Amino acid sequence: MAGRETTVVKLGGSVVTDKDRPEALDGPALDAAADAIADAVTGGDVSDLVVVHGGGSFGHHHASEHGVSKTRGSGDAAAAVEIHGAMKTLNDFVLARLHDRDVPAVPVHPFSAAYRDAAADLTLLTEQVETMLGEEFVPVLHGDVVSHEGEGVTILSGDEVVTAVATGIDADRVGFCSTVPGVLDDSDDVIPEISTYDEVAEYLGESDATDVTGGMAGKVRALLSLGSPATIFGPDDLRDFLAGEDPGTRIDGR
Ligand code: IP8
Repeated sequence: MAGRETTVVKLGGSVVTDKDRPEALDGPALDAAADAIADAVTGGDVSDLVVVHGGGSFGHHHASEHGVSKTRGSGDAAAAVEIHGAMKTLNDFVLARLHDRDVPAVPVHPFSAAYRDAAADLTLLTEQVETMLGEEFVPVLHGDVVSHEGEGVTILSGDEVVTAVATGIDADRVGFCSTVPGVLDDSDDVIPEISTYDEVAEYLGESDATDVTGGMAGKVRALLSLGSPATIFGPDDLRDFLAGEDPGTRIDGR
């Protein structure tokens, strides 16, 4: 390892949970991801690592039960606590699997560290994440509910957490471990590199700020405006990404 480098990696909710059953883990997939992270951390492939995970069958199940989305808020405290509680449960599982492998993982719950203003602009505090990294911890954040001026709470996706934390701590590398091996063209081949949206618009279609589905188009747009390169890859490539390689699709709009 050449020097200290800050890496933010997201484990997609569909990768580590079973989307077909409420609050069900995909145990083998989570184990495989935890193995890859542990080997990279203990083997020195990564120095400062932040992990973010999505909601999968934990957060999304409760969010849809209560009709809460990124744009549709709720003032019901019990609903907010239920969605947040499901995400804390998933976070506990992720932490436990990492601790089993001696990864010094610690939780960061965005509900207590973030808010949206009336224009839906997000503020996420990251000084505590930097302090944790300085103390050799591996902070583990997640998609969550977030207090939202004029809306009660809305959903904060793990993707938004990744971009906000990566910007806040000035990350060197950002990775998304997803169920697909990268951004695909119309022959389902992985596009290795994207530097402008126009290059891939024909495969992704139109995307605007109202994309709330977490779809690939919105993700690519968000990553093109990030200040660091980002990579989207499948579960089998997590190890290679953490070893410094760029499997899947590398997105760099700088
Ligand atoms: O799976 C969603 O995070 P995502 C978080 O990254 C909740 O979209 C609470 C549904």
